[in-house]
Amino acid sequence: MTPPIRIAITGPAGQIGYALLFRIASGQMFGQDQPIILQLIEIPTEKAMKTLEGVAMELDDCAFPLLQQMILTSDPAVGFKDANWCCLVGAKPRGPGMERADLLKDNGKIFVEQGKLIDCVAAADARVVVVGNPANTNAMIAASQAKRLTPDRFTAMVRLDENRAKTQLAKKANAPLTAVSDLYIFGNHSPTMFPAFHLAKIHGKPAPDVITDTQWLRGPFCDTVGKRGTAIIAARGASSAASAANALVDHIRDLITPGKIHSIAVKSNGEYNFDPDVWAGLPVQTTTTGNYEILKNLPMDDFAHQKITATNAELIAERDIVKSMLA
Ligand code: NAX
Repeated sequence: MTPPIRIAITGPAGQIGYALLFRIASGQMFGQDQPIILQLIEIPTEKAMKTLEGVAMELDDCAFPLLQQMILTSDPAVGFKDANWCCLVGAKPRGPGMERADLLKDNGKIFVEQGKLIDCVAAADARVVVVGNPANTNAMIAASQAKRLTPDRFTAMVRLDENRAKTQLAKKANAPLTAVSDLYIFGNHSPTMFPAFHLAKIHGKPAPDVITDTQWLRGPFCDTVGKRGTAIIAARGASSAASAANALVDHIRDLITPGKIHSIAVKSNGEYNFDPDVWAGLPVQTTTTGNYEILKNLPMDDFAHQKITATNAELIAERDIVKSMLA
């Protein structure tokens, strides 16, 4: 029998956690032949740990054959121990009247601590995926703490944005979702991101040849994708959860499937004029399990350059706010 892999997850008692854990335990992330151990890390409050216990009871009640063990802990050193994958979902939400800079600093502290610990105690092949916002900058902070694990091991999730963008193009073109390909997210997981429609294909044809309404592509399309999170909150009264969990399943599954091309936020090395030290959404191709290469030299027009300049400026501004936390 294949030995189990250890998956550490922060924020498992939250809403994304509730949508995520059952999908992982059922084999949708790592496949139907891969047993798993879930290492679930919550904050040390009675409420969070009690909720987590309830979630674990439900996981027990699913009798998932692949789920070999669960570790429930409020000690990150225990939770990250020997983890092969670390999914950093937990973060402080932005409270009423809270400035973005304060959120960056408060959450930054969490990712300093977690980056250090993961580097000390996780498995030699550990990979880290950050979901907690501001995801790109949090991944940069965590990576900066690591001496053993190289920066390429730390990625942040922009796959929800890719999935959102593909669906909007399919709807506009009245085409099935499977007809849309080559749509990648460049930049920050925030409204400044650039869903690069000029590279996308619909039924194998350039998307702008199928959807000829350039104003729609540049305006409402980019806005809808960029502000989708806010629209979900307005409609549902809570932020995206099931779709975010689904995107994390997609992110990791594609990262362990050689040949897959997909959008993840990674350390830029200056590709597409991103600052070399920010974590930017970019298209990558998975080479071997957990490893990838950034797709380089895709064509960019003036509009794309403008969008990338704006999202890069935001990433640099975020980095400036947390500068003192970077090791
Ligand atoms: P919830 O507030 O429902 O849950 C967060 C959970 O994390 C809570 O149970 C909390 O106790 C826990 N937590 C907080 N700090 C922790 C720490 N230091 N260690 C361990 N656990 C900790 O939020 P949820 O809706 O699940 O969202 C989680 C994060 O995902 C938020 O930061 C949110 O902004 C972010 N998102 C990121 C997305 C992306 O595409 N990158 C999309 C969805 C989501 O908005």
